[in-house]
Amino acid sequence: MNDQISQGLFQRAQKVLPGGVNSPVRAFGAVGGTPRFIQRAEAARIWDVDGNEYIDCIGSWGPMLLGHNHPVIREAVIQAAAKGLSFGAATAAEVEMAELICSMVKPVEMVRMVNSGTEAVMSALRAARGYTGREKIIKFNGCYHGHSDSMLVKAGSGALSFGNPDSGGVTQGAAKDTLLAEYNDLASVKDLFAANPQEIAAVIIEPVAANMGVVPPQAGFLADLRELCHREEALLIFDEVITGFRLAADGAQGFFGVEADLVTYGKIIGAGMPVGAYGGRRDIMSKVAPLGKVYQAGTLSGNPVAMAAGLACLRQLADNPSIYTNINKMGAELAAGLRQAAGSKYTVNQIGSLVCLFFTEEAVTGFAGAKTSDTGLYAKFFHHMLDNGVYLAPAQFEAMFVSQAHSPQDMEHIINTAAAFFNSGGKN
Ligand code: HOZ
Repeated sequence: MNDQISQGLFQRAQKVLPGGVNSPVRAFGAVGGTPRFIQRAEAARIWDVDGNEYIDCIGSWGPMLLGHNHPVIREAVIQAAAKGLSFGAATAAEVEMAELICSMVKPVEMVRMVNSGTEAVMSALRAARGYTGREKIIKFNGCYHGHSDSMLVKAGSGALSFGNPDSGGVTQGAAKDTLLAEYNDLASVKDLFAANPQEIAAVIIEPVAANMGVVPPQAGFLADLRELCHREEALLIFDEVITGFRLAADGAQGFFGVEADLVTYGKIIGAGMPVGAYGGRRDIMSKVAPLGKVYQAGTLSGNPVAMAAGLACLRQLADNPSIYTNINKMGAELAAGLRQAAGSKYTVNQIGSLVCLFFTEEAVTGFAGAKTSDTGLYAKFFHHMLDNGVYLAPAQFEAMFVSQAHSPQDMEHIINTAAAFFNSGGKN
């Protein structure tokens, strides 16, 4: 496969961007080789600067739920941009956006728009601390909540792939109030509450862990966590940067029937524009400035172009429940096909339109299981798929995202291409 132009760009990039990229996983460090520089995307396909075409299984890490360059979203962006790019002032679009989110997700009574999932999490934690008057936060080993200081403790995603789940540059002070529990292990959370009575402000969790690969919650785990937080008078925060509006129109809260006190959203509500949001119970969100004393602000928050993109996308999701039936069905078919092709050699996790292949025989129900995956073999698999026109995450500890623009034929191509790799014993 010709990647000469990508190679040239990568050489130039490495001189002026750390690692040649603006986000670590993109550098292909976990799989080797030259990152593909992407030129354009349409529906379920992306093309790199050398003209290679791929079925895209990343979808900008989630937000391309309706496929790339969707005409309705594109038109909404063009129309909004024609009226001005940013005002740093209130707009009608942000009111509509907040109303729409609150109508789609019942437990969300108020919402504050920000610019990324990282910012949403950072702000939600501050709101939780301001509301409870407590300082400590429980997070789960291998869950990823963006790159704010206190969340870069045993973090997943790129932090895990590159072997620095505890980032450099994070002070002991910033990390000391972050306590670590094990995903799908309620006893580990109970122990932390017992050891820190009346000190835990919130438990934050990816309701489906999707940054250590994909690890769904076991039956009852989220409901039990909900109950425990109630008992301990701590807030439960769902980080729905990946699951929000993807698992269902009302996200993981609706999908699992468990209500969080606060929820964070990211890229998906901007349909590809840089957006995030946090929201939840009115009494908690009323602590946020200017209503309350928890300060948080941003010139670009509620940006009119981003709001236009997000509104166009969320309206389609609200109006077309069949989108979820379709993407969840394709997700299940993809997983079933991969499982059949892999036999008992490897493990495939799937929930809704999120799929992950782990190169391990072990069932992956938590961080320890995810870590048993042979990441060297994943790297070979990644390149085999790339060479055959399938663009996967360039790291094991991420998800495959199915979109409405994918077709059953795309799923078949992915399965057959993977099967060829498995049948060759991973030597392809
Ligand atoms: N760590 C991000 C996915 N979980 C990657 C984001 C990106 O490189 O765009």
